[in-house]
Amino acid sequence: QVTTGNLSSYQLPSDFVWGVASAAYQVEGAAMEEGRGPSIWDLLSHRVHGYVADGTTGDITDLHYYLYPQDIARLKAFNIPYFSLTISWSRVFPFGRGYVNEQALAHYDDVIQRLVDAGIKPIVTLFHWDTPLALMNDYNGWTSDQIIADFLAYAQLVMTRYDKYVPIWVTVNEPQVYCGDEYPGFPSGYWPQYGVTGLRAQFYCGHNTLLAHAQIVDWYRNTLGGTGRVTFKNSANNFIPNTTSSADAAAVARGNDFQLGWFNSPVWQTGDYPASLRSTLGDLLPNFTAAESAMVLGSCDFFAIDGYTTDIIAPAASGIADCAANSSDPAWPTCIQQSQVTASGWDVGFAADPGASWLKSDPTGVRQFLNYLQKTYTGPKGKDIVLSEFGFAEPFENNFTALPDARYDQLRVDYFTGYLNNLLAAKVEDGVNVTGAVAWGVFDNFEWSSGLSTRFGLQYVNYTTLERYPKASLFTFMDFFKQHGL
Ligand code: PNW
Repeated sequence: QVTTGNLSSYQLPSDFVWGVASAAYQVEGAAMEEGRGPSIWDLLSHRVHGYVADGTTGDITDLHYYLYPQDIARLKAFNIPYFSLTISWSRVFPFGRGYVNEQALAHYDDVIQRLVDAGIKPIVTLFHWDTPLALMNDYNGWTSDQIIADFLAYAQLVMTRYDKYVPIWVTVNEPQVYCGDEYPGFPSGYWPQYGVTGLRAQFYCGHNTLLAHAQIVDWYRNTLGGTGRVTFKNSANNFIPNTTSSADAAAVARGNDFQLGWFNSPVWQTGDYPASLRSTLGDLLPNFTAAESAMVLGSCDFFAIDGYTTDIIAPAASGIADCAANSSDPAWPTCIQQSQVTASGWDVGFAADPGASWLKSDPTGVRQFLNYLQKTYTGPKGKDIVLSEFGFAEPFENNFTALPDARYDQLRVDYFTGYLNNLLAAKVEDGVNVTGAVAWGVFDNFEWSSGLSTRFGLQYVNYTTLERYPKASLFTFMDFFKQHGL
């Protein structure tokens, strides 16, 4: 079913983007070193009891902030051509704005220089969920439009400094996740002291993110004259209906409006939010001026999708009306959908709370999903898609304290084999213009509210010694590209 031709013979173009990913707070550690200011994640991990399931923090994690020379040397030895990393806003601006920490810039100068010297192209994300804590105190973070100017100033500093080395820029990582309540990137329920609760906060957060992204891209293209490509990274799942009923089809359509249309209808289609969001949310959803619409529309050079999994969708039990009626409900799942794991034989990720139980390994789903995204967003614009994150957290892997067990990560091997083959089939057999695949993650790291015990790495990390060990899946991943001409 996967392929109609001889999959193993298909060649990828030499400019295909492939590599591994990281994010600042998840891998850097050194949280109180060299002038870094606190972000919301220092507060969540240290001060909100029970917030991180296993009680760990990002204080040390992989200590990549100090071990990056050897981490980069290892990527070079593996011949991995792209490394996706985040610059930490609260390192560069410890208070979110104003005072600039030169030590942080000197650090990232060296990171970028070493990558370039190693022949590795950096994909640089400006914001991966670690909002400077001061900006929460100053004006409630992303819920205030004051953040737009501050994020723009930070972006301008970093992009001006590094543009000649960076072919791909990502303004923000997965705004659907950190603004939505689906996953605790920006958990509204934890900020009552700031008055940041409910749907209004989520959709203002999203709105300010879109406006900030669009202003950065406008400045990058027209003032800086940047030569790289810029986008933001989407997070969305392949939604398939539970049954053939029209109610299930409607729930899939509504779910896609919320998870994808929220940010992509403004950017790729109309310059405004989907009609279903407008009718469901009423005045909880902000408006664009005509000038803002024009700036947001077309503000991505390509479509970046963090696509890990498939959800089987049926209508929410309580009904869509409950969402509009109760504006303090989080958008997920009340407003949108119920998703269910059925007895379909999918491998499911590490099931600690919350772990990665949301993650089902559905290889053919990624092919369906790429086709859907091209048809809906990029196809009419003639643009391309990059699978900017995908990966798997093995159940039980954290119990394998003794090497080499943890290095034989068979389910992750199966995941990458299946997903990459289906991506190739989508590209070659279906004609989907997919131009890249970046695996999450470079090594095990701090998995947000799941902490260090949910492991997503292609390299195993011993958190006592901080040594890294390649897992079998790393070789699966690298060998795939070699086999297909890279
Ligand atoms: C991504 N979902 O988040 C993030 O960009 C990474 O920081 C994170 O470590 C990685 O995936 C693994 O979780 C996602 O519920 C969070 O479908 C949730 C979902 C998808 C991606």
